[in-house]
Amino acid sequence: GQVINLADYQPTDFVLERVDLTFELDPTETKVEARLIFHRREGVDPKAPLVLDGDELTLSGLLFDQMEMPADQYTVTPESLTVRALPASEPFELTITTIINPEANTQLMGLYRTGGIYCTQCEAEGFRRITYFPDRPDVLAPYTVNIIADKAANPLLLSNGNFLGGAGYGEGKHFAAWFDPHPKPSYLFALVAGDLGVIEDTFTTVSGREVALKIYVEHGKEPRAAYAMDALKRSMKWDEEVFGREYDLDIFMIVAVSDFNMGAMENKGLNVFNDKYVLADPETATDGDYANIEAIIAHEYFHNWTGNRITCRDWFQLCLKEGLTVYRDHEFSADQRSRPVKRIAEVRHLKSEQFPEDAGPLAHPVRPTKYREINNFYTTTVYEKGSEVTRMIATLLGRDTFKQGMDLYFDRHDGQAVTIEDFVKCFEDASGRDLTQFSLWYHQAGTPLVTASGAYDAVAKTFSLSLEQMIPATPGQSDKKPMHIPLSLQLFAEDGAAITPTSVDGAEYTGSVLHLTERTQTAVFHGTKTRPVVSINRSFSAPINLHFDQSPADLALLARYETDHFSRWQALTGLALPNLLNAARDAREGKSVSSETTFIDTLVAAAADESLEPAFRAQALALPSEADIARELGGNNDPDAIHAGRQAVMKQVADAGRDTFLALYDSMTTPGAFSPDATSAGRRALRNAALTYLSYAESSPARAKTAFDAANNMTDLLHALTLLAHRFPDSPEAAEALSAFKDRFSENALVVDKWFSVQATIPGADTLDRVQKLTENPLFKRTNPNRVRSLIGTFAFANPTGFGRADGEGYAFLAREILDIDRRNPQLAARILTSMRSWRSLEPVRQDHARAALLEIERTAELSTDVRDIVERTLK
Ligand code: DPP
Ligand code: ZN
Repeated sequence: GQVINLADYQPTDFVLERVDLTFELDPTETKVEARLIFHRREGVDPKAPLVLDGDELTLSGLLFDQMEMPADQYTVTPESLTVRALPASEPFELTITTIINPEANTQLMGLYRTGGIYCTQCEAEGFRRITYFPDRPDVLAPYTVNIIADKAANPLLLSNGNFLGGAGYGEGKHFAAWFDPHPKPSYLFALVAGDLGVIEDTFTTVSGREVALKIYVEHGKEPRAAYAMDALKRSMKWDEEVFGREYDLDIFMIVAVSDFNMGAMENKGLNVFNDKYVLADPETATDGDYANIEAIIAHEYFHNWTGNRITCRDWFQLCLKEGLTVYRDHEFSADQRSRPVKRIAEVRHLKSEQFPEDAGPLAHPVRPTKYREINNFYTTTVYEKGSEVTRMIATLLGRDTFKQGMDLYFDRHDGQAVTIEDFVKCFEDASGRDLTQFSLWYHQAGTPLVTASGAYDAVAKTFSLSLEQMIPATPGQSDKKPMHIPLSLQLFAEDGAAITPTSVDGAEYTGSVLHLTERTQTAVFHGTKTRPVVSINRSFSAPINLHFDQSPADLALLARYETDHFSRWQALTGLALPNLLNAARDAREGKSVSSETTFIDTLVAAAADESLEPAFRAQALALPSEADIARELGGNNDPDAIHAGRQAVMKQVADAGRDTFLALYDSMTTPGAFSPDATSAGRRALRNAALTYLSYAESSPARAKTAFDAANNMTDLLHALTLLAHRFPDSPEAAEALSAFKDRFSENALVVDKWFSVQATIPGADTLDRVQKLTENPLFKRTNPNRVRSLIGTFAFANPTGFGRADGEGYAFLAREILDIDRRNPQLAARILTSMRSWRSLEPVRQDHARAALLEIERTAELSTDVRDIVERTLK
């Protein structure tokens, strides 16, 4: 794995005109014949050879225009095929035959087997594990695919595009042919074959074309795909209405598989999904699962335009499709559900996953300039921060101009492989605005820190807001330029009424957005008759850290009167955080913890406020996590103290709000048949939040046990189980519930994953022993990525006191597991290893243990490029 640099980008020497693939499927010896028509690009040296990519391939035949290629005209290794003496300008055909072993493919990249079916994953560089090919996203061609397979075992033969036909083929075999007319890069190729059940529906597009919709799942699981189908139809409609995008083939298929490295994959016309993001029913899926299914079905469908019709020139441009498509799926979910509640969830996720990445050794720009292993750049920075950057463009330009920019992008670049610069240019052209400084968001890593302070002049009736921005140093980037930070901002009077200033100096302020563009800037708001309370970064208009010393009284006012409910939540978080930070410090020094009353009173009042939607109140009650507190503390962290401090604050809120929580627990029921809609989910979330606080107020597992026994859906059942296991791990109630849960669901892999995760996140040092024992449980399947993530990944990512126990044994355990996983599935190993990204913010003893575990991995000779890249960057 050598370093690839953006600056070295060159177009290919040869243009690929078309691709014809024939697969003769066999579990261990699949024959792949690739007929590729190329011509030399104009102006290219007529002697330049054609170099194709491979990965662990064996060549078994090579024809040039149907004639055997002389051996002295090509060189082949498992990683490349170089062909010389090719025509100067006229097109020619290469026929490449390879034999591959799907059964032995444990990396789950290329063609592999899962649950008895054949399936592919080609993004980013999996196609080169199928045949020698110019395996890069700027090589686009139409594909014909012929699949030949044993008919009994593989009644279903699927690939991209439209179905051409099929027939019997010799003894016991059959074949099917597919043609995808839309030129596509190889990473969007897919093939699925096997025996699966299906649910079918249709969608009529805005121009009246009928599209066949099919979702394939294991036999017997068909009813559990109904929600995914509903989400798909809503996504198709929404993309027509909001982005003017219509579907472009006769058929759209989704296949759910149980062994999958990612969440899902947007292959043209044939999405392949981790079954976790397709299958749901009330008995086995939580409200969170339903929301994820809706979001990911939408995300992959939306890729059809943002990713497939317009794709990336090279992998440095990954955010071109991912950031934009995440933005689109966020907007979709916001329209389908509650916009402020969705925004709160997004920001929680951004802060807990992307901010630590951006603050640690793995920080990289949204549009990186170099990589060793592209698989390691499917990060929250590319996805989530990439989405935030798109959102800021929409904020800067306003809704209508943003739409014009998007329309221009679709018109101008349909069928092309383009760059971030091409994307941004569309918005510059649509708006007439210069986005040069704004584009630094793509190029400078690190979360900007904005420090604000306000001063009111009662005589002049002006309010001055001084702002300063600082972009922290990140690997390879020590000096940063000031960025263009759009801050949505509103002033409020003491009675909660909005104040509209007569004029603003010192900074552009349009459409209630203040543009911070200098390192320091003071905005002066004129005509403010009383001292205003200012709400900054409303709706989280910019992905920044904000330091703004607002009094508890001002925050309480915003928590009560802000018209933007996201900002109410932000104010409540602003009230909670100092208490949680103090609690962690006090707990560390063995002092007793006490929270201030404005915080507790405001929080309990919000919980009881019937004018607020239940889902919002549930979000308000979910205090910042231990990881959030660690991040705010910044360094020298002791996870045990953070945990103890937060527990003490929870107890104080619970005691103060006990009556409110009792009333909510009794009233927030959802009578009637289960419905996964957002309103019902919000009621369940609020009732369960109340149950959590009651478990602190009552210090007894009794109520949670009753809830566990009474639950008639997975949301309530899993919440009760989690409370029992986490709050009362040694109680007989917890043991009984865990065992009953396992017995009831041991046949359902997705629920078994939850059973592992609940236990992996039990706080405290003893959990390591439990996790180690669970790795020996017959239900623990090391070949299944979901299962590995559910136990080992969850333990490392989401159990600061268990994984981060003081003797370092958690880190040592992870090192052993990573080395083991890496031998089968490097991508999975590398992903789980990123759980070490914040090791330098630990206190010195834990830091030493963490470093030792990382060094243990680093000095292992036979590491994958994936893990080597992560471990070396993490240690740097
Ligand atoms: N399948 C992954 C996603 O949709 C990578 N493209 O984000
Ligand atoms: Zn995506």
